[in-house]
Amino acid sequence: MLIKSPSRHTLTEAQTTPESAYVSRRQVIAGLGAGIGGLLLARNSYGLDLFGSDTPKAAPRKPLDFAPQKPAPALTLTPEAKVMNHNNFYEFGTGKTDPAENSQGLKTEPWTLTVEGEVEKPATVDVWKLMSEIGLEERIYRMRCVEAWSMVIPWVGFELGKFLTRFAPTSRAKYVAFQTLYDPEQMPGQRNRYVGGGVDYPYVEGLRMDEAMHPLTILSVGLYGKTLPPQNGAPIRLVVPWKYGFKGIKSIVKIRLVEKMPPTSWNKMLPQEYGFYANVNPAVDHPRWSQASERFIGPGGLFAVKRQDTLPFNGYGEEVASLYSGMDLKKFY
Ligand SMILES: Nc1nc2c(c(=O)[nH]1)N[C@H]1C(S)=C(S)[C@@H](COP(=O)(O)O)O[C@H]1N2
Ligand SMILES: [Mo]
Repeated sequence: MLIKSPSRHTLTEAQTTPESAYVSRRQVIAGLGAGIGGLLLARNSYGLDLFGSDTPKAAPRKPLDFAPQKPAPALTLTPEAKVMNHNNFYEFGTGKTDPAENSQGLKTEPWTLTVEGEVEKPATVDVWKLMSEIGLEERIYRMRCVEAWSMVIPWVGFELGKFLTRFAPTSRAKYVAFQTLYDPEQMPGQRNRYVGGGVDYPYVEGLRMDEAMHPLTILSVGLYGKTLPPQNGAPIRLVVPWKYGFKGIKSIVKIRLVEKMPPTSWNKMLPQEYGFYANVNPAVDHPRWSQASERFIGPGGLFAVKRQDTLPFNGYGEEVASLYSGMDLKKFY
């Protein structure tokens, strides 16, 4: 008889011990001598159902070699299937399940990322080569969408700051501008403004240099131990856990270091609703709804969705509040 554990999709706080739960693929392979056994065990270390079929559409994903987060934070993870089936990626439609439905054909290999602008050593890098040489880490982050839902996601990636240092930023570099792939043939939302929600493509985002260099800011290439599904921004996307989700630009092809604050997609479209900073702030409501609380998308069915208080800087205030000392965050929202 096949016995399914009740919490088969998630890691409860009790399970979040470094010994039992965060067996990295690297450790597993070292211990077992490699092979498929290692992969299965690595999957199982997240409490996934190895035999289940309730996973949304996703092009084949490759297992990643990464250093586990130690100690793992005591957070309940959003099940992998929900991380992959409740997305915003307007290039593939504005419905939450549109990206999973429409992005599977995205050609992510080969993929290059160009770093240019105020750097001494501009270059174009092969993202898949980068993934295999840079030294990946796991980062379990709380994520908060401006639409007042939240998730906890085990990302795999590397610090943006360490990466940018390779290109030798000049003293004139004050901001970092990011750009998503522009390819209307592959992205239906770029062909049709109704499908694409009226965004002026390509999607662009930006960070101040100190935000970009902060160790919490990562470029992610994977989640749940495997490469990113297209709907989550394959093959490489930004993750800034103290800011609203729209800062986390997906499927990045270009990073440009600049002197002046760069334009950002949501700010261009609705400047009175979306600022450049977009720090999670329960005290600053969106003009059309409150940001004081959020619905946490966790394990369980629709009715198990939990409403919880939103934390300033999404709970990362201790680490990042000092970046904004002296700034009026009601004005710089
Ligand atoms: N290129 C691009 N990046 C994007 C978006 C988008 O529409 N296009 N949506 C943003 C928004 S609003 C959110 S909440 C996050 C969602 O990331 P996730 O689907 O991986 O959870 O992606 C962000 N990055
Ligand atoms: Mo969002």
